[in-house]
Amino acid sequence: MTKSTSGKSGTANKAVLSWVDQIAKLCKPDRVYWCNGSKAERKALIAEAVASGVLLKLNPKKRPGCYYHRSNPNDVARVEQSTFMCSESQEEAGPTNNWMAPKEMYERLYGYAAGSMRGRTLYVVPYLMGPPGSPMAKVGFELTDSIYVALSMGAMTRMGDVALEELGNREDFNRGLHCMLDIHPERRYISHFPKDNAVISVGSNYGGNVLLGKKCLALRIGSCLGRQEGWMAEHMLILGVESPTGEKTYVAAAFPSACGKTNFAMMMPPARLKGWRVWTIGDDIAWMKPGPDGRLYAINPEAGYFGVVPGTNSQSNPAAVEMISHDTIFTNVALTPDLDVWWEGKDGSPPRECLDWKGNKWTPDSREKAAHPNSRFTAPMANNPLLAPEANDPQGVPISAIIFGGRRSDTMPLVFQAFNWGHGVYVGATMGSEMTAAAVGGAGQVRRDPMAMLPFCGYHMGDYLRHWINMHKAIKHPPRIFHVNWFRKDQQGAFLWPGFGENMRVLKWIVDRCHARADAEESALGWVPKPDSLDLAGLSNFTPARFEQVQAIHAEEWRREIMMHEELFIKLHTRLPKELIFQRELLLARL
Ligand code: OXD
Ligand code: MN
Repeated sequence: MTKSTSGKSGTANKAVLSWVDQIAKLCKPDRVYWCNGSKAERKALIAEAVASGVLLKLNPKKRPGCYYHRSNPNDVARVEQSTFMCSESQEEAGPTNNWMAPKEMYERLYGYAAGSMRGRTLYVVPYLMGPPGSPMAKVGFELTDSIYVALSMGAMTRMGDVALEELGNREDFNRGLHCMLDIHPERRYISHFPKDNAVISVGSNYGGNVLLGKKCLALRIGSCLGRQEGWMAEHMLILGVESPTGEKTYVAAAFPSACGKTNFAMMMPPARLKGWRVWTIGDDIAWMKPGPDGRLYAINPEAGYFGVVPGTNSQSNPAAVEMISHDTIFTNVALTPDLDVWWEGKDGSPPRECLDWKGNKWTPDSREKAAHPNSRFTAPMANNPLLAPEANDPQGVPISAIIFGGRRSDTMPLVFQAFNWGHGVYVGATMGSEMTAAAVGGAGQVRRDPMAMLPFCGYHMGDYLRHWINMHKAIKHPPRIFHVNWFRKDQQGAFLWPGFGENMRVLKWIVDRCHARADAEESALGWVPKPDSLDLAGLSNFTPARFEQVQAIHAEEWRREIMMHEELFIKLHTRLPKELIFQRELLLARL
């Protein structure tokens, strides 16, 4: 294989070449540019993006290598109502996905795509999801007319020749097409074709809708492939906990969008927990497969972080503050007069004046937020000072614990452990969370979000839960399963638990449970820490009464909660595994 240079193809793979040719003939770009992933190329593409006004160079003294981008104000979050799973039948996609027949959707979207790149460049972006040489890694191509997408894919994935080399002459690559069109919500579709391992996204330029390796391939198509091939594609961070003796324990955790996965994956433990450290492997997605030793191994398919900016500060995530101080693209934050960025919840006081995310003048008296609540940073994982070297291990890491968690002001205690895998699947399946700004609409309402996968499961959610139950048979040493809630409030509306770095205390109990060295007692929900088995030393104001409050199980709240489990089960009833109904009966009996 020849290396690609100056935008020419670097592959002899006939399937790739003929598909790119077919799409170019359809979209009619003025120029086709093949990305090779080199540093020189990135520099040149950034210069082009700056020259055309897509990016603005930030103050190199304050934020070296950083750039600023504003999206169209109508295009700032994932749009679940425009996201479709075009499986062969509607039943396969299930009641939690929008569906259209593949033929009809192809016709509609090829209609929009036809001639849509006239006067523009089509960037061919080959990318690898997973470490090179990993048996779990997959190759995708994104053909896009957005230079912002090409640059973002360069940070979020292993992009360019590395992917062509991994693919060789194989044909099992994901075919992704992205056309910006005129960024009109009525012509916005994020469509997945599981049978063809293909994705077409039109009418948006917002990351979650258009960085096709992420939600589209790694989760929606990935979940379909995982079911067929015997592995799991999950909306989970992966972290390694190092104990004072140097022992490393790996944990995966599923929280819905914008509920603190990135903060948890990059946690700095409080000084009181001397010698305990957290290392990041991934902050959003885990691909997990049983290994030859009977444990469940996980890789992070991504190579960068597309994280929510507001609220990032030296208390919530000190490592992220350092990570985004250089070589980062900021989207929809506020811009200060000295060409730095600002957001709500940043360290220090607000600027006296700046431009808000829409480019309008903003002062601290303004009623609107300066940064959009879903404004984002795009940073390569190499920037992360807590990056675990294992993030590049082709074999992945063995997972000892899986944690589920949502954003709940009431009902859910700080932490409990499921009795076993089957019970843990029930706990994950019935997860609820208050909605956030990561998706359009509904912010604040509690919705059921099984395994935090509601917007990302590419097939019938009942079959997905069955896949979880079946996986138990393939994993000789299954991870222990836990549920956490950092967001429980007291009657005055104040958070009961301090959160952030103090979450290490809960994580330590979880790790110690995995190694059979922490006490627990049985409750109706599962195993819970005894008051003295959670290390609370040095946590000022956290009295035993507060511990009781944060762990309380109130019967009337649970009656309501179980009714809401029932609503989800009714929706999934045709394919709901009966094991989950039994689990519900057991929970009722215990309560
Ligand atoms: C994300 C999301 O951006 O879940 O990761 O929306
Ligand atoms: Mn996510």
